[in-house]
Amino acid sequence: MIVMSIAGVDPSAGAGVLTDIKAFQAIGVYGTGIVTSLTAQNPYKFFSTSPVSEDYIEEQIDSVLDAYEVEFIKTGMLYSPEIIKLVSKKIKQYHLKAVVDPVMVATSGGNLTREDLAKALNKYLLPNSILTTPNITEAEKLTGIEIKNKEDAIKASKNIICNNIITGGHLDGINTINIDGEITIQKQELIKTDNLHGTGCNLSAAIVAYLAKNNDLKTSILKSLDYVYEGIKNGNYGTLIAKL
Ligand code: PXL
Repeated sequence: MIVMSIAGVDPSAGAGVLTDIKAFQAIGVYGTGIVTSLTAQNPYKFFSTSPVSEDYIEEQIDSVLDAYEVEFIKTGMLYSPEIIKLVSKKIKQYHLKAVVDPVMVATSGGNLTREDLAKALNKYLLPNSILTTPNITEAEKLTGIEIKNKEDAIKASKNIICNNIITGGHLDGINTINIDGEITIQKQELIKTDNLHGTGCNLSAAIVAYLAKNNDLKTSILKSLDYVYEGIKNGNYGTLIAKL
């Protein structure tokens, strides 16, 4: 049960590869991590990012997959259309089952990508993925559909070109799940907190971990929604100062 995250590094360990590895470990699978871009940030402020070259991302992926059998991966911050293209090439080459977190903007407001990646995600990555996990803003960018309510979310969900969950943190806790065209609405209580940095990363990492533990896609999504909800309730995300 070895899984992989292909994502950016948040040195404050709230988001990106470092938090993905922690989620994998917490759920009981061994996580490997491929770095697409470094960032300088903390939970309050995003300073800058420095991408890794496509060649070196490829070498990292090849070096891990040369030694380890991996079935499920997640992708997070991919920074540029060129990196998206490379990652979809590697997914096909190694027959990987990919959960795509279509990261575009950090919770703290920083731009995690060189440009609007929706086009490249739709063209190269989503057609080769088993699931994508956009929040409302990301789903709007992927589909061009404005999401103001549950009906809009369902419409957008049906327009995303692979299985998806549109997370409802900014839609009254209404999560819209679309697996093979079948819609499930999973409403969650919203917890009042500012500590949400990294929750998206944790959701997609948890889904990969539960898939690797032989849960089906829908069960993995539902368990992961609970996992992140409990994490938010326990103050595991964002700044940990309250807990230290
Ligand atoms: O939550 C999106 C995200 C993904 N990846 C990295 C990030 C963030 C948000 O800050 O820093 C590396």
